[in-house]
Amino acid sequence: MSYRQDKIFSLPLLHLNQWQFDQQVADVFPDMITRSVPGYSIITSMIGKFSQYFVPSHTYIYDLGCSYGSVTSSIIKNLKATDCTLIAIDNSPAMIAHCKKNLQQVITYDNTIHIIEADICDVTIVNASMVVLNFTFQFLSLGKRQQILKSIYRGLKTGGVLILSEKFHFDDHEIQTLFFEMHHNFKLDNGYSRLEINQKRQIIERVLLTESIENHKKILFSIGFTHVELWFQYLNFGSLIALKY
Ligand code: GEK
Repeated sequence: MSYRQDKIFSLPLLHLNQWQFDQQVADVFPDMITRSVPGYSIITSMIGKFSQYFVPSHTYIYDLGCSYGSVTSSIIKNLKATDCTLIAIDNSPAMIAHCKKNLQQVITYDNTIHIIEADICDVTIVNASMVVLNFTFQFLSLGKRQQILKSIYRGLKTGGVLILSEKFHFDDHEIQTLFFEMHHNFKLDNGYSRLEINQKRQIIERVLLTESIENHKKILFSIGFTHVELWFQYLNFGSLIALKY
């Protein structure tokens, strides 16, 4: 399926408003994320593969900050278990509308899908074998991050998995500068102009707060996860796996 091209920042804007996942962003989201996030498609399709190792029948799978439901769709396509409940949650009404439409294409009778408009910080995780935060955690305020990881940990069954995909920063100045520049060029190569990149960066950096890989690992271990590792990295983007054994 082809989606509308992201041109939101293509003209000079007098006022850079606060970043929101509103209708305008939601309508171009698939184009925006694939042209902006290195490795997004690989990560999303691999998350489906992970489900084959961790999801037994009669358990719940959570896709937190689901946008169009690409993670849920990838899991549905790969899942071996039956009678599972997949719960896709986003607090943007426009994203939820797209998600409902998008997931109609992967309707399954072996498992149940619930698509819910809610703040992921208000949701109680239960009976979970798999929880996915695919580029969502980075938009939570720093004060709410530990709380949600603890709630995920409590809701995961023993043997369950959390997949946490994020944009990272690096304490090493040389590495940070190199990856920053290469990511900038990644977006230029994907057709964004310098104006688009700079305007978007100015507003998104107010709400997208990055942490280092080491810090993520430290926090996940401190919460109780027994095995934590980076399973994918492409420049300053990547994905961690955390197991509750
Ligand atoms: C994907 N996971 O395609 N509660 C619920 N949803 C939220 C919250 C919150 N507190 N904060 C942000 N969101 C998706 C991609 S996009 C990543 C995730 C990006 C939602 C927000 O509405 C948006 O849909 C999503 O998190 C972030 O695999 O835009 O870079």
